[in-house]
Amino acid sequence: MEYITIVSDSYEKALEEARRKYGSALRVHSRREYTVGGGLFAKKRKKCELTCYLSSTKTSEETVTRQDLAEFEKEARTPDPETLSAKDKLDTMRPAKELEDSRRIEEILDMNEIRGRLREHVLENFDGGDDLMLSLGDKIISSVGIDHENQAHPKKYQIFLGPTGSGKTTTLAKIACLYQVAGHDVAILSLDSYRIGAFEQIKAFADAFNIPSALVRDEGDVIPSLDLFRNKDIVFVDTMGLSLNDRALNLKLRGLISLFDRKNTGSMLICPANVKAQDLMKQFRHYVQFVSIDSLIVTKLDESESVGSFLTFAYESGLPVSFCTNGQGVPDDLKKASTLVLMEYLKGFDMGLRPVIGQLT
Ligand SMILES: Nc1nc2c(ncn2[C@@H]2O[C@H](COP(=O)(O)OP(=O)(O)OP(=O)(O)O)[C@@H](O)[C@H]2O)c(=O)[nH]1
Ligand SMILES: [Mg+2]
Repeated sequence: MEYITIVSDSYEKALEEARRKYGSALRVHSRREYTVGGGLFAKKRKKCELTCYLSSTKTSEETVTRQDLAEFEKEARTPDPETLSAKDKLDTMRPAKELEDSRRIEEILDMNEIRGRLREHVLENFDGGDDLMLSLGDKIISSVGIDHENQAHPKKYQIFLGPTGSGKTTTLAKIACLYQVAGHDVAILSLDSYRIGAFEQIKAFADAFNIPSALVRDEGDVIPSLDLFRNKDIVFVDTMGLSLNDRALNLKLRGLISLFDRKNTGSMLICPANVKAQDLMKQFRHYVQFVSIDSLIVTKLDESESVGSFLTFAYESGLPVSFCTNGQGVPDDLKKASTLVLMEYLKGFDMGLRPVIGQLT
């Protein structure tokens, strides 16, 4: 039997095209719907592929009637078992458990707002294995890198960048304390002379933990400040929150950052967990126009339903994660990023699995 394949944008269009070309003698063997293109920021297009064959009982010259179309459609939905390919047969015989598993996987991905390329990556060649949830959790989390290098050996200058109110200053204070307690000689430099009270805020944290701090007002202050802290192990650098449209402020920050020695500087993008993946990507694209970002810090995990939006963005950006914050408390509400910590913020996973997932790091 000769098979004919018709591809169109939708099932209805493919069906109409098939009938227009071959008349009512055509029978639908199977249909396959899929998407092409896409990623997080490119539009996906739906496609439908109909595989048909010609029935000997009708002539191809017959015209298409409404009844024919209805009959045709019915056939397409319930393909003739005699003509099913081996794969189609397997599909129709798919055990109930497999279907239930695939529904569960979609449900978990939806619940966690895992979208775009990360979702495609997770579903691609996914074999649940013996423990579906363990494998799924592991595949989601292991899609995103952990910046162990930055955690263990931070570069001398650590610049904190990110949108207004994302938690830059608070997180910087937490991390400065963490390294100080671990025995590093640390200092804090603020580039935020823009927001009223910004330096007072970071200075209050610095004073509370006996960390020296200084404010840079303009480009002329940068070199003397770097000189002031030249003997420190790590200098944490706070920046003003940037509105993407404020050209003057953007230029100012760009000028200040350009004076840091790139080789000894690590730039962190602060990403609130309660912000959509697309918005995080917009911020990221903005910053990389003038500074290369090395690592991500996810904040406000306590205020977000799940870590999925952040993971969707992190996967898309290809950047590793250094730290996570889950509260306003300085210095306590901070964790070094790890598979286990990120896993804790995925919804729908059994608590008992978490220690097992953690051991996979
Ligand atoms: N719930 C919660 N709140 C946080 C967290 N991190 C920071 N915050 C709060 O978020 C608010 C803004 O934090 P900041 O550290 O001032 O944010 P920023 O990015 O420095 O803000 P700008 O300098 O104005 O751009 C403060 O009220 C913080 O206490 C977190 O992990 N969880
Ligand atoms: Mg700040």
